[in-house]
Amino acid sequence: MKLPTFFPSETSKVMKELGKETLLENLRKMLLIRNFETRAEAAYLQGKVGGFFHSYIGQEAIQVAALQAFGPENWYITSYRCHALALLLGATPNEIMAELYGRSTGNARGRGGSMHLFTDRLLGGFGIVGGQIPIATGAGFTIKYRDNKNEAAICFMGDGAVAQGAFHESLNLAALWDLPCIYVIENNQWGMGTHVEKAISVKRLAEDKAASFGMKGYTLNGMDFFNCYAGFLHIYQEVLATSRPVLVEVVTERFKGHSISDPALYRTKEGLKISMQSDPISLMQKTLFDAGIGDEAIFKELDKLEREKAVKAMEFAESSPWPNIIELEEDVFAP
Ligand SMILES: Cc1ncc(C[n+]2csc(CCOP(=O)(O)OP(=O)(O)O)c2C)c(N)n1
Repeated sequence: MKLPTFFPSETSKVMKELGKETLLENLRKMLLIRNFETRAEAAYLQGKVGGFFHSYIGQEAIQVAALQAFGPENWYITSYRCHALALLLGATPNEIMAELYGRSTGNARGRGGSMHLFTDRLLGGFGIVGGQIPIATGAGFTIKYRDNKNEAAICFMGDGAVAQGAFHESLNLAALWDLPCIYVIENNQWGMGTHVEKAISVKRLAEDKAASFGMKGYTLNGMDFFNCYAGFLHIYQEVLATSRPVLVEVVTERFKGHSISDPALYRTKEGLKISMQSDPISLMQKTLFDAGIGDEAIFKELDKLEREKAVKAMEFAESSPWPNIIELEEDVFAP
């Protein structure tokens, strides 16, 4: 495992800047994502959810910190691993759970399932690896064309997407045209069962790749909310000020298989156990606790409230109607 050089850690500065309430709110959001996915996975295993299901468990600190740093008023897009970003951008647990159950009350009226969630600022989860990168670049072009100085296009992708042609074409154009795009590689070590070191020829995904496009690259610690927030805030301010695109690698590890049907036999139990010692939720709780913010009882209560929301969302989905078969072709744009 490589040892990256992370953006400087600024934990105490971030603590002061955000304050107790906002820090606990960010912890709550991480617990919402974790509880939602844990229950949704259980529903899947009971046969209530069809199609694909890719868990974000282990990676929560990244998008929670990104939203805190960037704010919602940007264009966002990501891969099929999209439950967390949809929740963070205002889709309710009820509508996402109903979408997973394929019900008409779902986020995409039961048409899209787990990989295709949207909000007014989320241009989608995307099933094609790297397919979201040209769309984010187009969003960056639109922002620049409209001369909007307060927005950026934020594109999340996995490490596997870095080998795609779409990645190279998009970053080349974004750099050539000075587009305000922030490309975030969530390096969770694996592209399905292939380790990143067997798939990508350079060690530092951000710095080494960015250099070839004349862009800046940054590396963040994806298990550390504070490091992610400090890095993302710095990057956002830089992108808005310069209108230059930036490439970010956030080093993390997914705790589940690639998708729900993947038993992840390609990695050792011991290795996973070591990674899980850096669970971003436990780490944030410990940092807050050590700083006198919150205690065991508060963390338990937050967890309980978010668990209840997820259980209610299951009940909502279960009692929602199926889409009307007559309307199935409505809103579907296919040749
Ligand atoms: C163009 C394309 N090729 C292959 C696939 C099959 N596929 C789905 S996910 C995946 C791995 C992608 O890994 P990564 O980009 O690291 O994202 P992660 O799943 O780790 O978040 C592959 C190869 C696909 N969906 N699209």
